[in-house]
Amino acid sequence: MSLDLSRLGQVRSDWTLAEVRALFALPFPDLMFHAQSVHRRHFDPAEVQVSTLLSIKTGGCPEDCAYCPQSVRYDTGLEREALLALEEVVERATAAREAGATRFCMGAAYRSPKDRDLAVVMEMVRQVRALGMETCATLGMLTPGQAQALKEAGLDYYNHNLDSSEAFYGKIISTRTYQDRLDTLEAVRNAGINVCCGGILGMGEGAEDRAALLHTLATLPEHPQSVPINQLVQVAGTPLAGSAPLDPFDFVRAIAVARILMPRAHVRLSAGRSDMSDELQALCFLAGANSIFYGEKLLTTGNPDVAADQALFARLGLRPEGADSFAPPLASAVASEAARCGRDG
Ligand code: SAM
Ligand code: DTB
Ligand code: SF4
Repeated sequence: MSLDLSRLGQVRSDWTLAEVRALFALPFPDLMFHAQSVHRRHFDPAEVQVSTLLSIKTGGCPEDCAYCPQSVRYDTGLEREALLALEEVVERATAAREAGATRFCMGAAYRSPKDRDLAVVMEMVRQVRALGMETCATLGMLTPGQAQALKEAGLDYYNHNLDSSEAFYGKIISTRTYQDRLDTLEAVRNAGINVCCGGILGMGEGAEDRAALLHTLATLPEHPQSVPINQLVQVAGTPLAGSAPLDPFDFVRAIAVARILMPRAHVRLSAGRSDMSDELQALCFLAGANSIFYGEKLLTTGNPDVAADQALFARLGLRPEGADSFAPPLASAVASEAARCGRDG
């Protein structure tokens, strides 16, 4: 037996790949039970952290990430947009705060930011923070000096994903290496910024790749504080459009294994919720997901609308982390959502 169940719930960075495989191989009810037990030791299972995303610089990216609508190499019909003006970003953050988000994530389609653009993003970070929100940015590769500068501007989180296993990575991206990504993560960690790092499932990877991705994340020098698990959003024109969809239970399994491996991390049910039923999302929350992107848009693709998420939270008795409920509760949205599902409210 390669799994010592008595150690589950401990924060460890010495997981072996055999242990990760053994977790994935558990019968679904056992895996869910262990994930729930670990989750409840470290978190209130009714609380879900909510972040809103904004694309502050869209499209025209020189990288060739095969999933991404923003790469200049694929014709996805996306309209490019230069770096947004500071005022617009602050306006959008204010609106997100009013809708109940506590963290604002700014994403830019850069391979790595130029220093003059970084200076603008730093000012965005300062002003969004002054609204009382947590800040997150995802701008591509960073040098240690750039990470330090973002820390000094008050950045709370930096998102930079490993995307998949090292073995599968080469089939998805050729313009930068796995090691480049690990180097950026190191720069962010050393600057004292919280690391947000996860991957994408449903790109045609195998079960072994999913195990290896989670193993790599769980054996970094420190667990990422936030682990986004994205389901591929298939965008016409990208090489991965038309990929065979993942078995939803395998997606839930990955959430549960991430929860067990990284007990104190927020595991984010990230991109892909628009393609999921409410019931599948509920299973993800039961498996230990405790963070979502909230708001109609991710970066360039859709996300469930605010009313639908408020209704889902109300139906499941979930609360946004750091608030009693979404204020004001959208009672009419809850009622109409329940009616749509044929229930009596
Ligand atoms: N350009 C920066 C970078 O790649 O680091 C920041 C933005 S990039 C869009 C952030 C992350 O979004 C990617 O690493 C990837 O994991 C995720 N992502 C991009 N397109 C996606 C898609 N179609 N489906 C799911 N996740 C996606
Ligand atoms: C992450 O892991 N997922 C987010 C965020 N980090 C930046 C991005 C999802 C993007 C989905 C495709 C799009 O909207 O362009
Ligand atoms: Fe560029 Fe980021 Fe998209 Fe890759 S994922 S093409 S780096 S915007």
